[in-house]
Amino acid sequence: MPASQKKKPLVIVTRKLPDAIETRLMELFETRLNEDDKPMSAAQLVDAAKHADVLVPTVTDRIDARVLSQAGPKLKLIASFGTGVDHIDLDTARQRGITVTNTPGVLTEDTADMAMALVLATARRMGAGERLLRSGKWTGWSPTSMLGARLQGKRLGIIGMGRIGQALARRARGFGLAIHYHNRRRVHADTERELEATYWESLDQMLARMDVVSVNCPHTPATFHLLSARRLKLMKPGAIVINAARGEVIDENAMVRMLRAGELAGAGLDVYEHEPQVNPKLLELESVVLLPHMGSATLEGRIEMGEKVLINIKTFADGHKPPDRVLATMI
Ligand code: 8YV
Repeated sequence: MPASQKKKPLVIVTRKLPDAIETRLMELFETRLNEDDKPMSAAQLVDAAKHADVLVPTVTDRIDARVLSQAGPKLKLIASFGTGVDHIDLDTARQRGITVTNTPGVLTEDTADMAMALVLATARRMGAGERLLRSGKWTGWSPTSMLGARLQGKRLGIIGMGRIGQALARRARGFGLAIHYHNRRRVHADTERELEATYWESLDQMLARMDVVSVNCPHTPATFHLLSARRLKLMKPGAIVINAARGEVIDENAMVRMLRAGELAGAGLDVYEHEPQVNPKLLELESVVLLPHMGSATLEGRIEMGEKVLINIKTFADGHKPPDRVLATMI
């Protein structure tokens, strides 16, 4: 059959994407959009998986074994809009012959910007300062009010020295922070030299010596609660924790307890263990800066993520291997 007469695959998109991306999806494929952007219920996800040739989910959709076991025989590609894939059961997808792709690389710089912004905002108490001003209670400058911690000359410990961890290190060097890191594998010597980064094989040992600790690794079974209650206790009482990766990497309850007790100086968080719920005790704390999972939220980034989704679907539909395949063994 000539390519022009080939039936177009049915692509079901679970959330509203940028207009330009939705237009192109509709030009290329038979596409079902989610105009009002309401997250799909579990039943709606199952229904989408039953009918779609290609599913385009985001971090807000749980594509677990229950959903995948009810998928229709046509579902052959899950082209996720985002880099993290912890919302997808990769093993079950592989067993059912479903290819999974993501959108790596295009949100590195934006997410690193946000992690750096959280380092600055938390160390210099920008959240508390802004709240004071907006409350109308600011009575003017004082030599001893709103004192934060100087970053120049301090140590930043990065957990996860992948693309985003390295991009954060480049920024942090500009602010005079010394770069330390823990990673499953030591990075290339050239990268270590460029970043003047010190590798710690032992996460425990690194944690005890850092002023700022930033989580930049993916959430996998191996990194769930990597910052456990025991490990958080190893940190210096004056240290701050930054997380623009995944909430599940930190034992959030343990961190909140320590923040409340003053055993940690602060936290800058863009992600939470049970999104979109945020621990109410966090909201009461002055020492934290809390953002609503917006690390990669730039217009440019979202369009580039969409472009990657388009390329992955088109390549797959044309019978080729899509460029951003995610294998269970890669994480
Ligand atoms: C994305 C993210 O916005 O890509 C990721 O892993 O955490 C976010 O920045 C989200 O995943 C979109 O699905």
